[in-house]
Amino acid sequence: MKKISLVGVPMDLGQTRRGVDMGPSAIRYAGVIERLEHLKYDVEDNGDIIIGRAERLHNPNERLKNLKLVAEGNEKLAEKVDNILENGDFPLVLGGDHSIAIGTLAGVAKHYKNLGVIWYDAHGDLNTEETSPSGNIHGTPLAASLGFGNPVLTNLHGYSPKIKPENVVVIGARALDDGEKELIKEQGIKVYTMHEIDRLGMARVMEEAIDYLKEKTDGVHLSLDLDGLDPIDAPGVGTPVMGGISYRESHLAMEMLAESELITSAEFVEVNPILDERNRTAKVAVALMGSLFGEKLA
Ligand code: EXY
Ligand code: MN
Ligand code: MN
Ligand code: MN
Repeated sequence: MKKISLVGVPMDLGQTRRGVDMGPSAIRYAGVIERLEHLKYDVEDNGDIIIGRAERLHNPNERLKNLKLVAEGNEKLAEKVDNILENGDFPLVLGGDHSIAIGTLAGVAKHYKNLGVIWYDAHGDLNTEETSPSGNIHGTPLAASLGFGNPVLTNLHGYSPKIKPENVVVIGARALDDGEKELIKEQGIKVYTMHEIDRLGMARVMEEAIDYLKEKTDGVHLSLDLDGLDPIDAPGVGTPVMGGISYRESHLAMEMLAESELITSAEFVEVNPILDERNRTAKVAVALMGSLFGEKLA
């Protein structure tokens, strides 16, 4: 069995609510290592990537907030993830806001010819510097990884693009901006919004997503934003959106991914303990990791 190599990324500069930098601690406190060891995995904790601190957060002349510090942190993360894969281990990244997916994917994608990505999220994270309504980089990582946006982000770790639009599946979307909808159409990105999840059911959505990626990819990264879940089940997130994926549907999705043996790297992001209720969202993240790594109910 592969070793799971865990890395925390206390990043909160990709958005403007403080607290999400404590996500990795909250997830560790919720028992991630014990949970995975109980499943007989060898787990290595690499500690946290060091994220720079701005004297004054965000220069108002910059369109993308904290661009330099976000890029620097992501470069360190990319190097770390790259090394984990070079060692033949499974990278499991704990966020931190979703801007860290730029670094994770930069480290992962160079190890595959056709990396697939499952983007489990209420949002598309498909904004560019031009289309972003907020200037928050956590709304841009999927676009950046596809090669769209500010070159500081798209060229991270020395190459671009990291992934191809036909290898991406977005699951759980219910808050897409106009610019993101345009990019989805233009690039032919496969998106299962809440409409399709309601209509088809999660089992069918996951079957289709797995079939879609299985044939054409040589590895699949799971980028799971806790705000993909309904805020009733995962309240500790910075950008909650009503009408989301349920706790049980999310377990089913992880269980089906475990059965498929498709996933080769993963990250769990946007856990913000300041906004949470008794660390509930971190506990949900850990429970979902359990299912992803093969935990059975009976
Ligand atoms: N689409 C909005 C923006 O770009 O500002 C909100 C993005 C939230 C991103 C979150 C974490 O997935
Ligand atoms: Mn490298
Ligand atoms: Mn996200
Ligand atoms: Mn989101």
